[in-house]
Amino acid sequence: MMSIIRFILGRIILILNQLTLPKPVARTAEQQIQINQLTQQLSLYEMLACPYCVKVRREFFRLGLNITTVDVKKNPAEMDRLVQHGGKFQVPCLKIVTQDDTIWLYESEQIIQHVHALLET
Ligand SMILES: N[C@@H](CCC(=O)N[C@@H](CS)C(=O)NCC(=O)O)C(=O)O
Repeated sequence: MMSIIRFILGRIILILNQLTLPKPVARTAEQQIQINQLTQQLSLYEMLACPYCVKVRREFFRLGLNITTVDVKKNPAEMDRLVQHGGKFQVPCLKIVTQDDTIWLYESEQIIQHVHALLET
């Protein structure tokens, strides 16, 4: 019963999200290429109808960020990777690959703050 309610709520969230998508920021093609380079080491581990993931995806959309998403529900191997390397099963989680390290950043607000900080560099 709970899973049915969760499924219906998830669909409602997805529909509302589609109906109220924010307007993406305008950029030149050159600016977008630069932004894509800044974000190419990022991937968002998520689930389609998770409200916190929707919140993060909306902000990425508004900021015009082309960040790879990994739906852990559809991809059990990636779910295992998230738990093993990130430390727990929780989405959204931003995987940040740096030259020396890979960081697994949990919490929707922190993920949003991270990409804002990245855009200011
Ligand atoms: N405070 C977290 C909450 C994230 C959260 O609760 N995500 C749920 C999915 S919507 C989750 O991963 N729960 C872990 C589980 O189901 O075991 C955030 O803002 O990102």
